[in-house]
Amino acid sequence: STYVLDLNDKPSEKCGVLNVTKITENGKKVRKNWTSSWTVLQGSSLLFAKGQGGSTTWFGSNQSKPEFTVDLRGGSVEWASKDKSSKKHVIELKTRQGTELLIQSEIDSVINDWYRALIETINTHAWE
Ligand code: I3S
Repeated sequence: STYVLDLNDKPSEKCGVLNVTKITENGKKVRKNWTSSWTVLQGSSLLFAKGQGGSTTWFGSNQSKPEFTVDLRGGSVEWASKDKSSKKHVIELKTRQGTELLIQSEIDSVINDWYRALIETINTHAWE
């Protein structure tokens, strides 16, 4: 029989392309800059790399350095309200360090999976 390895099965190791912008950095509002990012959920860290350029292998390793990383421990996620973005399927992620991000995908199944994975990660690491 065929053994199917689904790397997106475990929320602790999830990756994919998402549209991302910071809206707050260290508690200060910053200008939106939506970019397509290769996004990796690794343990309690969420890593973003530039979507274009760099080489991404089939198993998800990207040669380019992550653009930035956020620590999900002590953070929160919720569906962004209409005033945060005119886009649909937008998640608002707040970190304990005072960074707020908007994460979006046009594909609702994709963003729903990320929403669940992020909540599960935050809950799993709640006592760290
Ligand atoms: O929350 P805002 O300011 O309406 O966000 C929009 C702007 O950042 C806009 O860029 P500039 O006004 O800086 O040129 C972006 O192109 C839009 O995508 C932003 O709004 P959405 O609703 O797409 O998040």
